[in-house]
Amino acid sequence: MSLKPVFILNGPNLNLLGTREPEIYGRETLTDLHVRCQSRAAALGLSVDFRQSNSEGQLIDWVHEAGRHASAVILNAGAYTHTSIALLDALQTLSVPCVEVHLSNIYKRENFRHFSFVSKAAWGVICGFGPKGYEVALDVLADKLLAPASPGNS
Ligand code: CA2
Repeated sequence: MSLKPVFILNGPNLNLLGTREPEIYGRETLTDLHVRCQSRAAALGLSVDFRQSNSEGQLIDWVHEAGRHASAVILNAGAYTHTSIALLDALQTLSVPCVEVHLSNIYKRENFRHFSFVSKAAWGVICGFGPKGYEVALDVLADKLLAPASPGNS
């Protein structure tokens, strides 16, 4: 039986990737990031369902949907990372793993970005490596989902 897709959920303003603030977020667009994730997932034997929304409620609905229809979640919640208890509540209902990803190193930036509500519900956190971080998230999820019994994978 084939594995359910990995939901890759992107939060507010990430639709602007590649158009502004390249010194922080790089020059890759959201479409480029989608293609990058699809090809990495295919190489790993995974599939992805890649989405972006500027709405907190939409992201929460997608987390609920992931609980039924995804094998894992990769989440860049954008600024909701630092503000949303509602998103944390949704993530805490998940029984599939969630990897939190940020393009930028949030710990090198303003103090208000140093705290993440998402992290409490995440299996792990990757930040500061730009789009490559999404591929690393897929790599660790492939290890977990495709070889669940291997050591250090729980
Ligand atoms: O580093 C990340 O991936 C962030 O999640 C990005 C969020 C920010 O609020 C988090 O603290 C860290 C912001 C996404 C905004 O994306 C833009 C992309 C291009 C131009 C303007 C905004």
